[in-house]
Amino acid sequence: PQPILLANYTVPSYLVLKTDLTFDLHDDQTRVTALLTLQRNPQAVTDVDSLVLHGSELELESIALDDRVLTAAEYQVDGESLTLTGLPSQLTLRIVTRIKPHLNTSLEGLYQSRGLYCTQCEAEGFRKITYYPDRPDVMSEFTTRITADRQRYPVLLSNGNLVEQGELDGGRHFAVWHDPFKKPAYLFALVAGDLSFIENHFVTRSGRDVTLRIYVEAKDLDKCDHAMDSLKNSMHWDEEVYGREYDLDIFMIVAVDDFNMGAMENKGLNIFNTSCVLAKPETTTDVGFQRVEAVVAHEYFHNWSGNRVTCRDWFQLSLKEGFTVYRDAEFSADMGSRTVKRIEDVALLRTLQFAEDGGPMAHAVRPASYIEISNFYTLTIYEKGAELVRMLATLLGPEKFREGSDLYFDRHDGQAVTTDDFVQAMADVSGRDLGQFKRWYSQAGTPRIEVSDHYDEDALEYSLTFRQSCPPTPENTNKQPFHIPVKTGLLGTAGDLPLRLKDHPVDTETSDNTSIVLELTEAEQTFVFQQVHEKPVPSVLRGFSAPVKLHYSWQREDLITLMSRDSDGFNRWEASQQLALRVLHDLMQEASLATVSAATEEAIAALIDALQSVVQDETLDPAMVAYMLTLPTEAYISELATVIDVDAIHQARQYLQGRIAHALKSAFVSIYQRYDHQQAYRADARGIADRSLKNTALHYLSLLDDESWIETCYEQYRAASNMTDAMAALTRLVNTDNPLAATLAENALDNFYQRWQQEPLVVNQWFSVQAGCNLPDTLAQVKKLQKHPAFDSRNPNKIRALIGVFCNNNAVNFHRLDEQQQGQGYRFLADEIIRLNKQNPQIAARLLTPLTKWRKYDETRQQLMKAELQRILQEELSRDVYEVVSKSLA
Ligand code: BAL
Ligand code: ZN
Repeated sequence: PQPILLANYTVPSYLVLKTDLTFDLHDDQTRVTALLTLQRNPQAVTDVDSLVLHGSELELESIALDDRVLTAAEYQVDGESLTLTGLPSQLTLRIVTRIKPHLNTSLEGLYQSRGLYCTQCEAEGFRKITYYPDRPDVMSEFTTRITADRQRYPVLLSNGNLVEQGELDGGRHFAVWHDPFKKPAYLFALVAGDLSFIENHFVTRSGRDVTLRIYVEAKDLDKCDHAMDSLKNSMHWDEEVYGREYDLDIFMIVAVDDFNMGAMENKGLNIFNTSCVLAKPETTTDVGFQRVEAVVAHEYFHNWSGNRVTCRDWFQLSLKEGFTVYRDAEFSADMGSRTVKRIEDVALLRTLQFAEDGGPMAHAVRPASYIEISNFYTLTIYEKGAELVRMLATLLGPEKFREGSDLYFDRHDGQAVTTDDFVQAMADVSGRDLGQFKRWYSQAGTPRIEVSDHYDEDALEYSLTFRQSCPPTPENTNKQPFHIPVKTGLLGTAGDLPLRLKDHPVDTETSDNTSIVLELTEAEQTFVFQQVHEKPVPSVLRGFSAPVKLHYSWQREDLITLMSRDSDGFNRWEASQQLALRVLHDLMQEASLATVSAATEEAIAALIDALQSVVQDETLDPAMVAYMLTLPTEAYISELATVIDVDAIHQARQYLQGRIAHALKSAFVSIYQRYDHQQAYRADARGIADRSLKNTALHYLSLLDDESWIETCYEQYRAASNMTDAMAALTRLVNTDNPLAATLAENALDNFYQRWQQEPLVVNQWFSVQAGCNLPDTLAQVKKLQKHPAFDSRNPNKIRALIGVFCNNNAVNFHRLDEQQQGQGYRFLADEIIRLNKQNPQIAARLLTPLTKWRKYDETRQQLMKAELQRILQEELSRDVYEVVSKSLA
């Protein structure tokens, strides 16, 4: 397969003014009639008279031009397109195709999920429905008529407003939907099935009464309230914070079980993976509740950042995704704790997105080429893209940023535009030159910043010097300096020092007296602070103001100072992580953990002292305490490593957790006992924070060589009134290497399945907790679970829960090198990918990620992983899998 290049973009030759679709749904096939009203694009560069319609896996019944049926000689058709030439400047096309949704396992286009018809068209699924210019810069007004059996498919939905419905002969009925807003085909949606719904209303600030509906299977009606509350909060927030109102009379969400993504923002008819919409305390963890809130908001916010203003081409994907992730992150920060949300987002970015930047699939936020666009729904496009928008907000300050977003929406409403257009709007309102900033969109890789400092006690001057660089990535070896906002404060003995910067006027829009946004634009730059009366501890990159790797040789005491006194909550947490990372690295250097060196002992003692202070700090949010007590994850330590020593990382982390558990035992006991175990569940910031701290304490206590805490875990599991507490306890039982724990884990797992077997999302958690088990023999257990009646090898959620968790979140088992299991994890994954390559290429390609990182392991593992990639390459591969495997081996 050939790559598609941004440089080759040309405007469409024809525009589609109107798209009238008729879907006749029948058991053996669906007949799709598309009536397209077309007009030559006045902006087409040359006077073209040809039109390429995309189409894949379609059976063409007929095509008529201005009511004249064409013969096969009058068009060219292949497996991917249908081309017409010699066309007039205005025309209609009537295209009749037949498709087979019941055989569609790729979950792109129109398919069936548990008997329900649904669609997924982004990015290029619409071409599996009918022949069409399936590209985001072709925007059209859609009318959709659906006919189906009335009894089995009583609910018929599409985008926009319902304009007509009625009965037909033969027990069938129909519905007609009209969407007045022009949209690209990727935002088209259709649903037909036997669904129930909950309904609510939202009155927009201009007085539009919007009907809100969440459609689910009847058994799930009791799990929709949280999503409905989240939707109403999102609608209100977008009016308040961005001045954006909803624009149709109805907004619908439909939950489906089989879905490749989390959810999809189709105009007026969002389709959601059940995992991102259903929630109730008994079945859903706190993380699940937060995810529902964030995804509902994300999809709703797309109505403006994505639908009203969309992407010109798929290279611009981050235009809508980066901006919308930024918007949903700010929404979640406003709904809960801002600092905690930032910590969670940065942890994800630094662990997974930085790893992507350092791997073979590294790409810019606006890539220059791709083979399969589905492979570019990545952490780089989403999370790093959001960081770029955050940096613009930091550089402009809140008021100018809001002006910029207003200008962007006003200027481009109804258009398909580029990331350059977004940045231009920000430049126009602020008068700033953002030319250099745009390098963030075109240059891949994580910049590295080395910081050094100097205190001149005679001149009372303190200088900070920054040196930036960026490692090479596959498509770009020679990086130009980035424009990087580094939010900085200086900590003195009594707290933040006032900041007076030499030769730089302070921008009051973006800086205050205690934090300043330093703007790096050159490879090396020095900033001098004046009237600094004591040697400060620098607090650099506050709030993680840029997606970079920052290096500064803080003394251990400096980190302890930052941890206890920094006014920036994010940097307090960051200092705790840095301190712990140093100890973990010391431990990884030890020949044996049975006796560690005096220097390492001293480092452990200092860390434990600092954590003791954190536990005793009553001013801290309990969620912050929990995060500061939690050691950096194995995945993050691996990302930082040059060569990943899987076993040393695991052992060092386990060992240090054990030491902390012993040293802070009485604090953990007190946290656990002080918690009111009878309190009613609330999914708000306080409730989540309290449970998080209590379960962190239980985690540590379960590491003590004291079976009473194993029994406590079992008791918590049995008594839990919510899934957060049940899963926290069950996870400890499953991962504890002790005969009592093993027996109790088995009882609890049996009980769990018996209780929840009718709830697919809960069963997924049951698969995950077992797949994530760090004890040996987990691979055998995972293979056994694949044969369990509750496992469905076609359902993406099940695949992610079992296979995804084992291969991504269970490094010690996935990478086992012992004689019996050497390379078996890799072989297992490769077999699954080969199977999924045909069935569902998107999921297959996504599952490949752990194998793509082979270069970061020791020689033995490298060989084994590479051999599996080569074995996959021997197969007849989908574009999706081919792209990832071939780039990984290049
Ligand atoms: N647009 C695909 C799903 C999402 O990002 O909302
Ligand atoms: Zn999105």
